[in-house]
Amino acid sequence: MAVNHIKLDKSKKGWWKSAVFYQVYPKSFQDSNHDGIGDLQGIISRLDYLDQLGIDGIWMSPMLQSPQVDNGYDISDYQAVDSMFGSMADMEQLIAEAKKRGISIILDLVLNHTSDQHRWFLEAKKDKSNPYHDYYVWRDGSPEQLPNDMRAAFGGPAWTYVPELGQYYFHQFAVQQPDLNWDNPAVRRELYDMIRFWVNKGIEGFRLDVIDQIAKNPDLGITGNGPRLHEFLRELSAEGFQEEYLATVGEAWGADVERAKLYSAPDCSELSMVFQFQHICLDQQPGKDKWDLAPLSLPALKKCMAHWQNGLEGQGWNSLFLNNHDLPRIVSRWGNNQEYRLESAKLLGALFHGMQGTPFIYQGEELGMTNVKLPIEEYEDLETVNLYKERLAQGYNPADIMESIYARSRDNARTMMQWSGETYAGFSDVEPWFIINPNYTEINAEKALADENSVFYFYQKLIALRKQLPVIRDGSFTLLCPDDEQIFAYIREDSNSQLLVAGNFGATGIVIPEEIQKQSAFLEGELILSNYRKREYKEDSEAAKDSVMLEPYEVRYYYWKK
Ligand code: TEU
Ligand code: CA
Repeated sequence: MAVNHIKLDKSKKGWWKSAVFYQVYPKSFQDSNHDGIGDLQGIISRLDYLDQLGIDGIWMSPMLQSPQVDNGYDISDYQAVDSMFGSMADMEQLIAEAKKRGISIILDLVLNHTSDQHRWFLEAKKDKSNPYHDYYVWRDGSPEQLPNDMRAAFGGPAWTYVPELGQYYFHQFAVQQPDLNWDNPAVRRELYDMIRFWVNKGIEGFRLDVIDQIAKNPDLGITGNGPRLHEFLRELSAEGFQEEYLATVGEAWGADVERAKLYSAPDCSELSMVFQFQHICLDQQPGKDKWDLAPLSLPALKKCMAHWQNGLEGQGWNSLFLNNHDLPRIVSRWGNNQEYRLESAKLLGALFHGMQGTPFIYQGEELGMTNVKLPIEEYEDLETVNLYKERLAQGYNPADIMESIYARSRDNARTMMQWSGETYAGFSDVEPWFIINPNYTEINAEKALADENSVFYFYQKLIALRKQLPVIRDGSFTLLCPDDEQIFAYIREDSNSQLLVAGNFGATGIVIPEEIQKQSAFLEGELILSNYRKREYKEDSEAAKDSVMLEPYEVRYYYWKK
């Protein structure tokens, strides 16, 4: 079924409110030069696939010069394409080829820290009087006496000693990722100039890595939401993002609704929107970290999403996501990996794409790609490897550590994109840098494109609907049956229409509750989308429309014009 894709006018402020973005992890997307590593020409070769899906922008994880300690989130030159991904000419070609298809390129900006191989840091650690020394955060100390007991996100202390200086430098992440000192105006000036370089190259937006951590204050033990954060963001916006068409999204693990109103204020004084993670943290033990698993409570998820939908309505803008390069695959995490993989992948997509905000699809999500289970020595991500070592040393049972890793490792998202069932999944014609999920012979783009019932075509419809139905972008949000443990349903409404989204978040059939059945969209609306073949609205809308049984993981959209 052909879907007509409306191309957005990108010159208009707020175009990203009708847009759907696709995240590419370049290293794992498509290899073009037979070295087993994804690259820019590989992305160019897949633009028609993304155009067919109907997305409006690509958020690319960093492809800049980097020693690859953290797969490119340790940048050693902000204005140079790393040769393993290609050249600046390839980048310019990608921007141009994407633009021809109405696709904007969104660059990942890592402004909180650089690589320890960045020339600024190489200069900074030469001596305390070096002009670049204060580009970073230093504290005097001795080998036995750390400045304080702050810990780094990837394990170990947040301080590393440089004996020649008799000082420690601060790093919230890896030892090889020294934090930039945002209190130094010279640092901010350098970063703004770098942003202008990329805007002038035709970049139409930015994703800002751990942006809520840039105003760190290590003496007070502060990493996120530091005292000068919104002052810096207003300056960043004014100095870096002058053009109204720029779509900017900040990664803010510490965001709550009140802070998100600042980040995504309608006057765009800071950013366009924010990635908040309160929903993502619901299936971990309270007060613990992501490795300490807990079952997901559906009512908690529903109330969290309603809190964000209602909290930002008219006062900010949500991003909508369940996957990214740091997260396990959602169909394995909250869906059903086995019998109902397709239905649950579509259910999860439909529940989020029906909400107000800008959806972000992570590469392979549109295929229903799943997690992997590997022996510990095959994991590549430093966060995972360090976690294993740290917990082993703390006396954790290795089998328990592996259960956490299977469920949460970032490597779940970094297996190669599964293009076909041929050797190396069509990603490359040589052994890739990291593993390919063994289920690539069953789950791949080639199969999906040949199957009208695939997750791909379902996502294609979701993306098209967002542009066809104004109520999805602008309508109000009302959660239905908030306490129901299996039904996830809500109403979107504006002055002339109502959209009812009703989903069964479980592996058993369930009768649609009365509170939903009495909605006008159910009583008088049209079934415009369903993830069950026999419910295809064209062939069988009457029977489907009146059915009060939701099948396992079934989701339906009912649309009613007032
Ligand atoms: O992630 C920030 C971050 O906090 C997550 O990596 C988090 O530590 C964990 O992965 C999920 O609980 C950003 C980037 O997305 C990530 O890939 C980088 O490793 C990190 O910053 C440092 O740049
Ligand atoms: Ca390559």
